[in-house]
Formats: sequence, structure tokens, C-alpha cells
Amino acid sequence: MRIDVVSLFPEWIAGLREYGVVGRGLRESRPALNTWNPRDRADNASGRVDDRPYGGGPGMVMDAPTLARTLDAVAAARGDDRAPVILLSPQGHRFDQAWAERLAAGPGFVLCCGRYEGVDQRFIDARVDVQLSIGDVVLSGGELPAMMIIDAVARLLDGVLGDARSAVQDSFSTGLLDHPHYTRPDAALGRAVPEVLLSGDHARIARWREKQALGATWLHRPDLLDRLTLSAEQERLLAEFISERGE
Ligand code: 4HQ
Repeated sequence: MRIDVVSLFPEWIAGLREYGVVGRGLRESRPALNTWNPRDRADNASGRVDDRPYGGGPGMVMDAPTLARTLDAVAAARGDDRAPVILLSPQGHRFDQAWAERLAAGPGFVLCCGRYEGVDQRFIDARVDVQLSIGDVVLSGGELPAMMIIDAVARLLDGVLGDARSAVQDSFSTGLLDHPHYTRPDAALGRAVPEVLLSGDHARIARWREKQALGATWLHRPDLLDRLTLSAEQERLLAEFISERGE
């Protein structure tokens, strides 16, 4: 997989290579990450890539021709695959695990990061395939959303996570929040580890974890439960969680 990022701050994006399991994957081209600075394709000596908005108002708008020339260079470097061009924008579809899985299954993609007030609408209409948003919050640029997307996608690729089960068991892949985790020591901060986790009874541990995951989702994200059809066993575990909660 190949990911290209168009950004006025390419060094920030490239910093992803330095940290964690995704950093290691990127260093080993899983996925290959390339950055493109629109400033390198500005048509003026000062490297200006923005201009004042038609109609007036505050701030600056990234100009369409400079971004289009940058995308032309990306397309030439990628060759002719059908990689979608994605613009990070509060107007986009909400990025979630389903989007991460969809993108991880494809040939890669091109992320365009806007700055200032945004980008000329003609660039969006002519060259952008899909707009994605990381949530209802206003950021100063598309770089952090782009980095979120790269992280979420890269960790789904083969060989990026140490243990393939990690991705399968993730919250949202199961449709539920995660169960609690504990490690040594067995008494910490005046609290014990739940006895079942020390029992060595793997079936009982699996049931306890499933019950905690269902319970956490019921408590904190009931909207996620509405989207699932629980098995009879899951219904029973959740009912147990709810009744034990009162005690
Ligand atoms: N932006 N999800 C870039 C965002 C945003 C978001 C605001 C996009 C500023 C220039 N992007 N413009 N939320 O807040 O993706």
C-alpha cells in the first residue's frame, strides 16, 4: 500500500515514522508514505500558495491551481492506480473503524491537508473524491486528521501489529468497547485484580471479559449497542452485568 500526503508541513507528517509500531511499519514501507509540499509548486517566487477570498472576509484560501499541480505530480509518481483523493474537512463523512477497514483493503490513497480558511471549492469539485472528518471540532489544519487516518489504517495491515489477534479483538472491530485490563502486581493502589483473572479458567475469563465489554458499552456507548444484534449468550451476560451493578 502507498499513502501520499499533500501538506504545507510535510516534516510533521513524516514524524509518524519515528514512533511506535506504526512508525516501524512506515520505515519498512508497510505502507509506503510520501509527502508533497504545495509550496514546491507555487507559481510565484515567494512560494505563496494562498490568496484572499473572493467576496471578502477574514483569512486566506489555498488556491486551486497550486493544489492541482501538486496532485498531478502525485498521480505521475503513483502511476495509474485508482487511489482515491481524500480531503480532510469538517464537512466530510465521519471517519471511523469501518472507513479504516475500507481504506486498508484498497491500493492506498492521497490525503490533502488544508490550512487557513480552507481550499478553493473548484479544487474540491474537480479533484477530490471524498471528504473525511475526524469529528465535530475545528482544527487549524488537516494534518492531525491525516495522521489519525494513517495510524488507524497502517495498524490494520499485515505485519504492523506484533500479534494479529490485537486488531481482531479491538474495540469497534467487535462493535463493543474493550474490557478492562490488568497486569502485575496483583495488589496495586489498594486494589486487587478481579479474582477470575487469576483463576486460570480460560472459559470463565473469556465470559467475564465479554460481560465487562458488554457492560462498558451499555454504560458509556449505548448507541453502539443499538447497532448490534446480541447473541442469546451476550443478552444473558449483559443482563447479569446490569443486575450485579445494583448490588
Ligand atoms: N479542518 N476533520 C482543515 C478540520 C477537520 C476535521 C478545519 C480541516 C480546518 C483547514 N478536518 N481546515 N474536524 O477541523 O478533518
